[in-house]
Amino acid sequence: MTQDISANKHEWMKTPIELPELPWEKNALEPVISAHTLEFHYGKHHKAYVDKTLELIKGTELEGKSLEEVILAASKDPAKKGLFNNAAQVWNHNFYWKSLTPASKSSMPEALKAMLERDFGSLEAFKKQLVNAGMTQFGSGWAWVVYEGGKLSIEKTPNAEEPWTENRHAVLTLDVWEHAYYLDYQNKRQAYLETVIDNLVNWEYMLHNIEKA
Ligand code: MN3
Repeated sequence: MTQDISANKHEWMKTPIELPELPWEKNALEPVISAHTLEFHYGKHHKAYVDKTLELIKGTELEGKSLEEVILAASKDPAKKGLFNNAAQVWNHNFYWKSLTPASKSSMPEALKAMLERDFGSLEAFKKQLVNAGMTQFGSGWAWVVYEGGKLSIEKTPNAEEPWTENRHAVLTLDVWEHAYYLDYQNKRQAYLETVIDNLVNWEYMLHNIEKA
């Protein structure tokens, strides 16, 4: 559950509430994730979360606040659960797109490989744990790599929840809602996770997130 990180005024606390441009062309992740999936996942699902968030804050004290400020405020108010779900889903999708990159650009920096071997024993063990987090998240949710106190770990969250708090930083995420993979993989969530991890992860971005944490 999200906790108070209002003292943490990093740049990422200033994300505007809008549908960001994708960091690559819609067909750039093919054949692992199709343009068809992205038409719906980005063009319909992500856009709907943005539209609903803006609708829910319109005319309230949260209008004009950053995405993170809205998420934190909504997370503390049970009456704002609907707002939390939509705003957090905007944040999670923003982060998910940046966690992915075309296969030709998905290469692991040596510095990150060393960190993964240090904290998980081996690269294979890391990948297996990440797939397992996504597979054991019952129903909709997210698999995450989290950085806290100089150490990497793997988590899963249901629905729209994020794992980040003041001193815990999400450094990578994978969407395991069915809408993320059903058009391309049908019910085969494991195949989606393994193929994405082996081909599309933006490891440079993950390392960047660790370094700035
Ligand atoms: Mn999604």
